[in-house]
Amino acid sequence: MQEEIKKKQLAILGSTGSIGTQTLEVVSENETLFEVYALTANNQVDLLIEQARKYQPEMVAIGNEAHYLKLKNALADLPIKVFAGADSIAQVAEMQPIDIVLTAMVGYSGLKPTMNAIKAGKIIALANKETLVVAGELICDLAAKHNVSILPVDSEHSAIFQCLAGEGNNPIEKLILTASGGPFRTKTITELGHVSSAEALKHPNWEMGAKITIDSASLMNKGFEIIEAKWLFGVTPEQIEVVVHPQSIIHSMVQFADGSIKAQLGMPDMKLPIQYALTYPDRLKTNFPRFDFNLCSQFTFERPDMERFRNLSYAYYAMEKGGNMPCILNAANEVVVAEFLKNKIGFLQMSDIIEDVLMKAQFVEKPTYDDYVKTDELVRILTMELI
Ligand code: MN3
Repeated sequence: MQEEIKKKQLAILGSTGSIGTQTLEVVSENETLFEVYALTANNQVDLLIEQARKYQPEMVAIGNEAHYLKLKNALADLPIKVFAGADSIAQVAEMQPIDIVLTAMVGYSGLKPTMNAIKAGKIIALANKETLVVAGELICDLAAKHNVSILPVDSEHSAIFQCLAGEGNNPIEKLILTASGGPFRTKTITELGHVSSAEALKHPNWEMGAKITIDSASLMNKGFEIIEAKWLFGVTPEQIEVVVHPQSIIHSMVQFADGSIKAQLGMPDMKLPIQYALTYPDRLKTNFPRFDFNLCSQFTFERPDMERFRNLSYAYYAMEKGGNMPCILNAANEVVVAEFLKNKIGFLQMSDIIEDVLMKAQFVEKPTYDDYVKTDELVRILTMELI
């Protein structure tokens, strides 16, 4: 008799976003390996209903409580438990049968559920980089204490993680994160003063949600990624370099103590890093499009311009300063991005306001969880006042 392999039980937090929907595609392609135990979303109730009917999880949760009745009624004929509210999302993440929690929520909201999942001993497939930006030290301490692995889903960090496979304790000299440069890479500072949110939403290589697409255009995303890399790989700020590589084929690199550089390459497709995190340390066959060297005759590299894209320098500053400074940076950024998307402020103003907030917000050198909560709350108010 053939022994049945126990399917891995997944919780997908943020299942209706870009990473969430692609994770479900990966699940569909590997039905013998994975089962969806829980799905959560913040606002997109119709898509959550559709996903719940298709994947039949044990439970679903919607962040925005206004959608509770609609969700409950739409799934009334199925044995699916339905919850609502931000707290319920954090509670879903700790349910006993879950093996892996994939965190694909947007921004600061991912912090609490990720902490709960770690405390409950779940493997974390981390797509919500803001969690590590806001509270990297706390999350890493918690993960060490509960002996939990945090597997990167972010393509750059997945690339580094793949380069480190099999390297044991070989010393890293530096991490080289690649950046596409975003849609405004070649724009002058004068031109950047006039770009619209609609233009910023057109990323040349990656299809992503609105928030991260704006962050990519302003290089804040890369700024967050250097902080994310510091925590995931335990390196110092001086060991993290950013290089602009507009083709987005090299996803990132590791330079070792002997000078050797390893890179991970592939088509820009998030399903690959998602699948690698879910199946690690195994690699499964896929039919994703393959990179063809004959169709891409050159790879180019540039230094990131921190005069035009100041957010990257603010991220280096916040990373070096430590404490709650990255949390301040994140909260200010969440507010300015929301205002930019509403066309209330211009592209360059986002950086002006962030700089102002970094100078004015209350610095805490050794923050506790409560300090992070307080910082996030106060900085949002301060940022709105400065707008
Ligand atoms: Mn990335």
